[in-house]
Amino acid sequence: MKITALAAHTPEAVRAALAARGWEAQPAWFAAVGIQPFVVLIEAISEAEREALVHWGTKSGADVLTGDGWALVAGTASRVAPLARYDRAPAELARLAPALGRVLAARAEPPRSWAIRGGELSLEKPVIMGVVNVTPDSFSDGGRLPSADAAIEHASRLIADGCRLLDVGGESTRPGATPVPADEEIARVVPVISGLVKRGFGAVSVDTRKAAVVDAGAAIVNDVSGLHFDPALAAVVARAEVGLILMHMRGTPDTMDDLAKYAHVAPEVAAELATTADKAERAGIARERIVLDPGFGFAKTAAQNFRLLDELATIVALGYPVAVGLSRKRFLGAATGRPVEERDRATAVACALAAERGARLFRVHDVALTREALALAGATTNPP
Ligand code: PMM
Repeated sequence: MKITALAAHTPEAVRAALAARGWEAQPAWFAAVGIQPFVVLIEAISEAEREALVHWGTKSGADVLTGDGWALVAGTASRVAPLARYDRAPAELARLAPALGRVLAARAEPPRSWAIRGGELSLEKPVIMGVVNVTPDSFSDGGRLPSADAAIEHASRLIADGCRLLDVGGESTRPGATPVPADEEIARVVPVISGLVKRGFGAVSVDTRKAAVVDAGAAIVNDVSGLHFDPALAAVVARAEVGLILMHMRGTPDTMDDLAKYAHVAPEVAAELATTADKAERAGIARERIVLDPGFGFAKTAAQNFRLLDELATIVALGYPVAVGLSRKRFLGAATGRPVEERDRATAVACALAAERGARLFRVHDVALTREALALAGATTNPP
């Protein structure tokens, strides 16, 4: 007899073991996905639902840990899946089916493209967003691009390095940064965006919280306030049919550090992002246009940022494409001891970790290094 423990963090090891024993590709893949570990935290349930879950767990072989009003259900995906079906789940647990069904569907069929103004961006391969900050006081590279021409020149290097999206920002979100009036922000970003669009430099997003800046010509709006800053933004984005990145933060850059209080950061950020996405959809923004971003460094301590990075799959499980902005952030310095200008290697590694956990878009300053890290991370499951 011989026993080998197989890797279970992806379906690959099981798929390969079955393929090596003569299984055809498709059934091997479905079987491998079906026995992936799956854990869901269910909150706000009644005492009757809790009892029914414990009973169902004993019968079906899933693990159920519970407390007052909550349950943690763990098993393989195929063992838990019947709970998402009205015809298979016990009647007392019917209330779970829709939400659980959504989680399972997002896992089985993650979004493959993102609808932006004038087209679609494929997410089959990771998308690198190159940062083009035209702010005099940005957190990591402020003041380096004093003119539109310098910004366009910088963007052309980022494109040559392999980014597919350029994120143009005219307002710093650093704590203590001076607020920029909309007309000043527009004056900063419009010449850069129109220059990039004219040169056909791939898709362009505008990093703004303000409705007045939406018409600056970008195909995507990157709103770090997650629709909390400008009440007019959602309607304008809906009408313009641009793509929208909704980032998580609490408060404003000036108040956010005091709001970094979480009992368990990933599920709380996920719940707040889900509420924001709902608000966007109710305002008429199509689901296919929305990307979520957990907002690394915004209303989070270093320890919370690392936890969130480790548990990024919780955000991915919401079913929207996930973007991450890890570039040069302070928490990377906490782990490496490196100052901001020496954090590009740490950024590239952090992006690879995020990619492994399901992130699809990566907002970075150093495109070349991140591209290499992502190529390597992807090669473990998709060899070149
Ligand atoms: N971080 C910054 C600015 N914009 N946008 C998104 N979507 N996600 C981020 O994490 C993010 C962002 C701050 O970084 P910078 O000052 O270096 O640009």
